[in-house]
This record gives sequence, C-alpha cells and structure tokens, in this order.
Amino acid sequence: MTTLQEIAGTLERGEAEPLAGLVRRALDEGIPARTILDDGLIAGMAAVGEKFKCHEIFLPDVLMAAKAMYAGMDVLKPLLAAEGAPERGRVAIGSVQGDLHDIGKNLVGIMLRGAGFEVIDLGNDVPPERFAEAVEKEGATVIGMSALLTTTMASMSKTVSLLEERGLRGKARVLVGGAPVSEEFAQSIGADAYAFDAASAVDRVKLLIEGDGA
Ligand code: B12
Repeated sequence: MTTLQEIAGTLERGEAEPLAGLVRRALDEGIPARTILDDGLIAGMAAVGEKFKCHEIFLPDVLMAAKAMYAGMDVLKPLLAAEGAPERGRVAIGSVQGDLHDIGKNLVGIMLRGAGFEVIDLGNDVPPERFAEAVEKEGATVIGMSALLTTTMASMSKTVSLLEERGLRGKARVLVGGAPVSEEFAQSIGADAYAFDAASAVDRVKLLIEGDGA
C-alpha cells in the first residue's frame, strides 16, 4: 500500500494523530503537498461521503473523519499557503446560512491566502446580511460562498439578491462553490463565477479582481 492510500484509509477511520504522522511521512518521501491533499486527504473524504450515503457509516464517523482531515490539513497548511505575493485583494468567504460544512471553504481560504489575497473568514452558517456587511463595512471586493447541502444552496441566491438590493453588486463580485453547486446553478442565480475546487477558486478570483476590469 502506498503512503497516499494509507492516508486515505486512516482518514476514513478518523484517526487524527496517526494521520498527521503519515502526512509528515509523505512529505519526507518527497510527495508534493498538493498531491497529498488531492490523492490522500480529499480522496479519503470522498470515500467517507460514499459510505455515509450508503449507510455503511454514520454521522459520528463522518465527524471523526472531519477531525482527522483537519489534523492532516494543519500539517500541509504552511506548504499550501507558501509565500504569496503582497496583498492583491480582499475576499470574504463563508459557508452559507444553515450549512455547517467548512472543510472545503477553509481549503479555499488557505489557497487564496497562499496566492496573496487577504481573506476574511466569516465562518459557517453565514446569513446573507453578514456577507453584505463584509462588503459595506470591511471592503470585501469578492464574496466567496460555499454550500454542501442542496437545501442551503437557496441561501446563495438570497445573498445575491440582497447584494443587489443594497446596490453592492458593483462593489463586489460573487464566487460560489461546493459539491452540489455547478456552473449552471451559478449562472441561474446571477453569480459572477463558479469554481469546482480550491485551486480553480484562486484562478477565478484572480480573473474577477484583476482580469476583466472588475
Ligand atoms: C464531512 C461531512 C460532514 C461533517 C462536516 C464537518 C465540517 N467541519 O465541515 C458533518 C458530520 C458535520 C456533516 C453534517 C451533515 N451532513 Co455532511 N458531509 C460531509 C462529507 C462526508 C464530506 C464534505 C467534505 O468536507 N469534503 C471534502 C472537501 C475538501 O470537499 P468540498 O467541501 O466539496 O470542497 C471542495 C469543493 O466543493 C470546492 N468548494 C467548497 N466550498 C467552496 C467555496 C467556494 C467559494 C469555491 C469557489 C469552491 C468551494 O473546493 C473544495 C476544495 O477542493 C460530505 C460528502 C461529500 N461527498 O461531499 C457529506 C454531505 C455533504 N453531508 C450530507 C448531509 C446530509 C449532512 C447532514 C444533513 C447529516 C445529518 N443527517 O445531520 C449534516 C448537515 C449539517 C449542516 N447543517 O451543515 C450530504 C448532503 C446531501 C445533499 N445533497 O444535500 C453529503 C453529500 C453526504 C451524502 N452523500 O449524503 N457532514
């Protein structure tokens, strides 16, 4: 079994400390941090999602896996966020109202910081008003919303409407993401961009802030 497979398996079993050790070992073996993230941690979490869907494992198991995921991410964080350029723009990110999933949102934050953007992390269960406030009071020029539940995707649309109502669409661009979110959905609610994962989120933010006259 390769170290990456061991990482995925250990994450599935929710073993936080051994997982952190394995991630360090993988780094010692010269495996790049991004590969460890994608083919170890995220691969393990995808398997957890499948097993949860099929009722092979239950919520406490998923929670343990999430804790292990964070233990692994902590080891990788300084490497993923390696030396960015000086600040390039201010992005407010959050998991939308009703949504407590924050692993993906936090990864997006880590990557954006690494690319030199200032990130305001609004946390999870973030109501539309809080996103609007981040533009009005904290000068965010990009809003990044994350949703992992089909039921909370509606809050993205509510936030876009609120930003419109308050005349803030000219001040901040809206980026959306999360497993159930798609390009089509993003367009249907009037978001400015969608990104599939944290790495492409960085590309999209670059375009939104620098690329198209935003
Ligand atoms: C871990 C997990 C949990 C943990 C969350 C812990 C935490 N701190 O986040 C806990 C145990 C709390 C949990 C709870 C629940 N969960 Co849950 N959970 C998951 C699981 C297994 C993994 C999610 C994850 O972290 N993936 C790893 C990260 C890295 O991936 P990601 O989040 O998709 O993020 C990437 C991209 O989507 C993107 N991205 C994410 N956000 C953003 C934002 C922007 C701006 C951009 C550009 C990109 C972007 O970039 C990220 C990195 O590449 C998923 C299964 C799955 N396959 O997604 C179910 C899943 C999301 N959960 C599900 C459910 C049903 C629930 C509960 C309702 C269960 C219950 N009965 O209580 C509750 C709801 C709690 C709530 N109100 O939010 C369902 C959702 C079904 C649906 N379609 O709505 C899923 C799909 C499981 C399933 N297959 O049934 N869950």
